[in-house]
Amino acid sequence: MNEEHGRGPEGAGEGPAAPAARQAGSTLRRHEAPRPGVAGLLRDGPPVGPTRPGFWRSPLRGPWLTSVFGALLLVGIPLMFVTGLLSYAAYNPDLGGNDKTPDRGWLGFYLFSWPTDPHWLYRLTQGVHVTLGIVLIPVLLAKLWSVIPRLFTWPPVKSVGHALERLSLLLLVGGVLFEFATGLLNIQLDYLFPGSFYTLHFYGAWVFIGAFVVHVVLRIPFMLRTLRDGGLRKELRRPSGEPAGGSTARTPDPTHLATPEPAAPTISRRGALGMVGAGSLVLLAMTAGQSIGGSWRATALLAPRGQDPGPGPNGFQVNKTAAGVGIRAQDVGPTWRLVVRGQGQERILTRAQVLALPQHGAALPIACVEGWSTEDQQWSGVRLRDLAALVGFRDEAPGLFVQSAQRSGSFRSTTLRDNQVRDARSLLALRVNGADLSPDHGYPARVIVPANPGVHNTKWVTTLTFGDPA
Ligand SMILES: Nc1nc2c(c(=O)[nH]1)N[C@H]1C(S)=C(S)[C@@H](COP(=O)(O)O)O[C@H]1N2
Ligand SMILES: [Mo]
Repeated sequence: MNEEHGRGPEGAGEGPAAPAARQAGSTLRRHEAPRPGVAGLLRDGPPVGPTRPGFWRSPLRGPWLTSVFGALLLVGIPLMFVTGLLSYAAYNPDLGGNDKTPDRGWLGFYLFSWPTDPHWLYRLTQGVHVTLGIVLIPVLLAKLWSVIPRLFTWPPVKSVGHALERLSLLLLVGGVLFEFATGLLNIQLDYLFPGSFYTLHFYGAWVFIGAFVVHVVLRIPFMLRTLRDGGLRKELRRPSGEPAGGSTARTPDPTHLATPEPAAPTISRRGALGMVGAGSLVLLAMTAGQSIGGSWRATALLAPRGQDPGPGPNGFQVNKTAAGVGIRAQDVGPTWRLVVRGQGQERILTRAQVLALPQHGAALPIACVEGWSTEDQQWSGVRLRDLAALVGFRDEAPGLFVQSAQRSGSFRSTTLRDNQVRDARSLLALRVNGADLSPDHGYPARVIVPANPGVHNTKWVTTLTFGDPA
């Protein structure tokens, strides 16, 4: 925020023995005579640049500011982790056809049958996951900014213990950047890594959370003490030039977060917090509408999709268009057939025959892993459990493997669990909001299941296989 202010970084013209440095007397090596050559370089580090404590001179840095951002992340990150784990569970990745992480081992220990109630469950959990991820970005960047001098600690490694600590910090910072980057790329760049995103984001989350837990255990006592000693009001009223609470000026600062050579402030501590808070609020306002819906939808300027889905019964967000995934006219024209298989039987139906089966309605949303979701739409079609009955599953409908006319790319098939198939609101939908499905919403027929991640509501369905695909 103000490294460039005043005298500028120490490296800009002033040597290691600059008067201010001597005055501050903050580091032992400053008092020793500079040694020439390799030995000196090893001991003192490069004579200019970010390894010099005097390089980082913002007076805002200090234990208090870092602790405030840390406390916010301490609330936010676990919530992201839990909603992320729920999102993974919602995919039913333990069902054969859905398994994109076959090597997860015990990391899937908590998997459970994702419920169909409440029908907006995935809308909520994934909306929170994505919105929170976006809103936390300014806080995360501010936190990293506040500790960046420590990245350049010299010497880089002092002991085995120090090396281990630095390694865990590498996993922590690398992990958090990786998780936020892959998450953002997935929602903004339209599945940059089809298929592999889940794998990367999933394993990355476990690496990151491991390092996060270690970090929290090690740092939480200091954070709590700093926040207690400081106090929000007190710290915000303290003049910016004065070091923040817990710094060298008062309690000893074992973290060395505060600069030994503060430059004149360019922004107050209150201003810095306000800037981060305002950044988060702007992101919230520009994102949340895609999940909340209603008139908020118009404010979701950052939403990658669906600001104007057009008018009419099919006027709600489209993820992949029919043309986009290579659906041909003949795939979904009059020659389209629905194939229903199970227990060695097979039934082949025209769309007219499917329409002649008992039709039921269900008010359900589409909720995408990208965080956006629709309001409840009025779907109508045939219950999945009634289709199971066509191939002899009279009482208890089994699990279901769904295939579509799409020939390549992700999401062209899915596996649903028996609890999903049995729900009376789970449909092979032919119509929505009183009209036939539009080509982009999956005409002639699509799956819609309560609380199901959008990606498992397969469009342009051609084949339903109930029970074990024998
Ligand atoms: N065959 C097929 N079905 C699909 C997809 C797809 O790419 N191919 N995308 C899925 C995803 S990721 C979502 S979020 C929903 C979106 O449905 P909508 O476009 O009707 O809103 O469709 C799902 N069904
Ligand atoms: Mo999706």
